Amino acid sequence: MTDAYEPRPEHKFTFGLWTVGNPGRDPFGEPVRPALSPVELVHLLAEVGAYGVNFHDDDLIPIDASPADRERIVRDFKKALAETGLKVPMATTNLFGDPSFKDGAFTSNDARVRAYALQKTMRNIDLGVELGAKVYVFWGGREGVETDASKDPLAAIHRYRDAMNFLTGYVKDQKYDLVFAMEAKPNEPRHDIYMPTTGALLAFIETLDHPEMVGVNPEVAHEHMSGLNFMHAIAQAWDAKKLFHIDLNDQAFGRYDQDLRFGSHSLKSCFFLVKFLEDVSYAGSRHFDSHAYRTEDVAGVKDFARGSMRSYLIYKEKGRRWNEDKEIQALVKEASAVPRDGLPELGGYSRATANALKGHTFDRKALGARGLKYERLDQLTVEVILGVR
Ligand code: GCO
Ligand code: MN
Ligand code: MN
Repeated sequence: MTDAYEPRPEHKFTFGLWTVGNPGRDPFGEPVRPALSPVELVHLLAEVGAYGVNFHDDDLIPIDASPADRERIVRDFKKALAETGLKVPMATTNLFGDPSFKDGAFTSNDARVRAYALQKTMRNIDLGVELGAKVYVFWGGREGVETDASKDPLAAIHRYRDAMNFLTGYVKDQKYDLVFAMEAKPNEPRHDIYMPTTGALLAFIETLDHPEMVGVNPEVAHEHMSGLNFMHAIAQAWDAKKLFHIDLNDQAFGRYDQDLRFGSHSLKSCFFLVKFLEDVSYAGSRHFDSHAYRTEDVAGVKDFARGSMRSYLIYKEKGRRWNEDKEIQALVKEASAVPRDGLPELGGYSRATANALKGHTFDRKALGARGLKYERLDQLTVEVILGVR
């Protein structure tokens, strides 16, 4: 490995306990790897060069732990963090694993389940803040339906809103320095999950009591599952100043939820994604929400984690090359550097500009006949990605 692709703290590479801790269970087969403890996982992440570790409440503290167990687990975890220097930038709630959440958490038809979900979330917000988290993620994996006969979608949206309003109220009341990041997914584990895309969440957030406290946590795989362009979702979130966190992984379109190693499948999309994040100087965590192939042992998990960070840095370097490539930049410039042909300056609306524009004669045929050289531009891009340029 060359030094240029070595992870460093300033890269803000983070993993969840559940990612490197994934033992390889799937709907068809049993675990293939030993279950490592949170302390072992912190040491593994430090060994591979990660900056931070994120957690669901239940990853760290078993849901039925006694208060004494909880105290011991948190003490040991803090000790491992102090020994390794790993940070905890983000925490989240498991509102999907326990059978009580089988019909949703915040959107469940059962008011007791909704209240339990709030309680569970507040308790882990307290712990996350204690461990230093500044971002709290909400992934509503069970907030959905198998059949629309079961739940009124408007009621579900209202309940979701009530829950988010309650919890922003809690954070304000506690004076925590914490923001929320909501994560969309179209399906899996539910047949249909509410708020299926990042765009849907961006609209929903504006209807909350404290929209300034709530952003998004888009995930590559989730937008790909919907057949969408992930980088476009990221651009919209960035434009809205709502990109509070990001889940990096990879995913083939049209497949089950694969959680592949970042950058391993959709090379071109990952290239443009990293280039975007770096070009706009995104300063948040680069969180990898993915896991090693089920064929791997613990050594393979380290390969997976190292590969995720290394690929990110390689894409970053390729983005720099693309930005500095004279031929590429000339083509990019040429696409918009066109003669004005007496076109009035547009700017903001004024009646005079509107009248001038209405009176202007366009050479429509010439506009349509101009070749844009995007074939050449794309070929050069591919050559950058493939490493021959
Ligand atoms: C998934 C999701 C989760 C969430 C996690 C954090 O598809 O299972 O991506 O991994 O990101 O629960 O909230
Ligand atoms: Mn996911
Ligand atoms: Mn995720």
